[in-house]
Amino acid sequence: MSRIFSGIKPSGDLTLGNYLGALKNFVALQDEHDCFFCIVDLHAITVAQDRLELRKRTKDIAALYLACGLDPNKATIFIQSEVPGHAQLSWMLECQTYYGELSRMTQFKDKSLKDGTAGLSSGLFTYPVLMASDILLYDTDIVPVGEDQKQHVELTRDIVDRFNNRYGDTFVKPDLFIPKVGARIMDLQDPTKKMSKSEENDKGYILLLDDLNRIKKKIMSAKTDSDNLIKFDKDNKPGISNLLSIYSVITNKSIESLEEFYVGKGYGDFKKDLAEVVVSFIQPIQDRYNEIRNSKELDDILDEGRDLANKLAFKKVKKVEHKIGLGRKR
Ligand code: AQP
Repeated sequence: MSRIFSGIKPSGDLTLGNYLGALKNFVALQDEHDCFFCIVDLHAITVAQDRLELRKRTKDIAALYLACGLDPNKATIFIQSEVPGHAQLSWMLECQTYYGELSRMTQFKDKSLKDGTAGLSSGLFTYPVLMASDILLYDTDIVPVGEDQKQHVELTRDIVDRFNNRYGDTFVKPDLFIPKVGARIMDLQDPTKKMSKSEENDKGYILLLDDLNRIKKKIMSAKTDSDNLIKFDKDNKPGISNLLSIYSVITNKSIESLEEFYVGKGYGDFKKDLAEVVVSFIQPIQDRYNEIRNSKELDDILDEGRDLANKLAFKKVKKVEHKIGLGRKR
């Protein structure tokens, strides 16, 4: 059985993009694989966070993992900062990673072009190594992530080659798994950029915990072009193409069949139907979330996940320390 690791950072409330690009696949993968799903709160502090908000969101996301269908009997669910091995391995791997490699990471480049580098935390620069550590601690075979994370998994693979060549076989080289449709859900107001939980304009994203009427309004006011034709054309019609992707992934209907169904109808009809599709899909998730969010069950699941993850992580950290020559001989 192959091992899967993935995580989501509590830098905002979960969006439909996070669900369709990540969580949906987590749920599908848990039946056939040995899965570790994490709430990566150490990643969230690469930018300033309000301490109470961060704590709250971390648990919100854990509850949403369960509400969306993750099953603690099938997958290990835990909070990253509760397993010290992530930060320990990260330092050891930072020392194996080149400045040039990290400078080429597009997410950092984009951010530094926008804001300059002087005020960015060094954690924001090195976090791809923390991500590599997350993956490598658990001998992960497959990493299911959205397209935007592809470069980081490639860096992880390079780090594995370098480390294994230098110190002997230590890490498993992970493969990337990107879902075909829905891999990149775009912002509803600016469909040329991805839907993100830390986006300022809240009309651009749909949150899994948004009020249902608000979701409908956001979909109805999603930006589309003026020709009123329901056709998938990412380059020339990014708005309607994004909405078609969302519709298709939620309903499992192909984009072609949706295009066919909406021949002769306009954006208004299409958006109304999509609003219903999204709301009927999200409502049961919210119901389950409300049941579990403040339960003892949730804490028990996170404790159990932490304990198991810690066991594996501790072993790996000791192995890496030994290979590098840290500490005393044991
Ligand atoms: N718009 C998206 N479409 C598809 N997948 C997405 N993911 C994020 N946005 C989309 C996937 O969700 C997983 C968790 O991501 P993350 O929270 O660790 O970081 P992120 O990719 O930076 O997510 P956000 O929502 O954009 O957060 P902020 O705004 O804080 O940067 C990943 O698998 C990601 O691909």
